[in-house]
Amino acid sequence: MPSSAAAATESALVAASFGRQFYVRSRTGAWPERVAVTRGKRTDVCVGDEVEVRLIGADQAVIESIHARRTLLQRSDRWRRKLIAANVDQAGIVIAGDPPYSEALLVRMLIAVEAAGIEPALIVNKCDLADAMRMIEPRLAAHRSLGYRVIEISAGTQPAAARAALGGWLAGRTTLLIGQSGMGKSTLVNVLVPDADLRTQAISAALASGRHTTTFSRMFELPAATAADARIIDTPGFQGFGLAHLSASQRMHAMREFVALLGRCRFNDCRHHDEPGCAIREAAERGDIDALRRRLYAQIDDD
Ligand SMILES: Nc1nc2c(ncn2[C@@H]2O[C@H](COP(=O)(O)OP(=O)(O)OP(=O)(O)O)[C@@H](O)[C@H]2O)c(=O)[nH]1
Ligand SMILES: [Mg+2]
Ligand SMILES: [Zn+2]
Repeated sequence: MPSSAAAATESALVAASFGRQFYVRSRTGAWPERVAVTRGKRTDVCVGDEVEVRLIGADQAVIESIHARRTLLQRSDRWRRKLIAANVDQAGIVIAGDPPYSEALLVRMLIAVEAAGIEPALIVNKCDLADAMRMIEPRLAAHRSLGYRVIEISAGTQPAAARAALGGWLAGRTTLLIGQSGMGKSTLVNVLVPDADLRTQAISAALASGRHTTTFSRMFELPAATAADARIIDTPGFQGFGLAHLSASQRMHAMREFVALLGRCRFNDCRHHDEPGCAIREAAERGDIDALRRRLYAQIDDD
């Protein structure tokens, strides 16, 4: 490419994504956020990506190339790969007791996040709902004992306490919020970023369905008073979380409690389902490792 053409591109950050439409932000602050599209049928761009763009007119841009990513979180089935976010440091998996979160989805999200080299934490929202919390407490304890950070908040009813509980964890990092619909991701972002006003942004979705479900993935800067040098990404909730992009080895190594037992099964190609002499199944039967996580893991492998 001639150098004059190369000089015409500018560095930008993908600040929001919605299907094949993106919003990009100038790295130097030279221009306000603008709509961007990709060339041709290219769809492998996501929020958090560092890109080179060519500016078109007063308010549009074309994404010409994507810089190498530090991290990439994705989900996939056999047919389709969906990029969730790039270059995040950590992921807050938002769960709640009401509506009850799915333990199977939680295990899948944890595997995907760990396999992507992203630091996970469980953000337990709606702690004001005492009965629902009593139901999920044993599962929270199981994850605490695996060394997962579990942060309990009530974003909707105790916003100041939520800010205080999360500030230290958020500072200096880019955090992705993921989880099922209705867990409170957008409520939390609104509590952390006063001008985010996600409810207004979701107005078209709300008009259509009567609910405020999120349709955009969007990154926000946090006010320094809440967390210095911190960014947070809100994402739409999902109903499934496929792991077809991961190998069996990547999946089993992402199960923290499996790692010390890998290699001890009778068969060296053991998938840790019902094989005789499976060290992981036997550990679960003895109560040495969590039996529910082991069972949900075996279901994933069956996909
Ligand atoms: N009781 C209680 N309800 C809450 C709390 N936080 C959020 N909610 C409610 O939970 C519902 C869902 O909240 P949202 O923030 O829209 O959930 P979301 O995770 O962004 O959902 P999607 O955008 O569909 O993925 C709303 O009705 C909130 O008012 C809380 O701390 N306590
Ligand atoms: Mg939302
Ligand atoms: Zn095994």
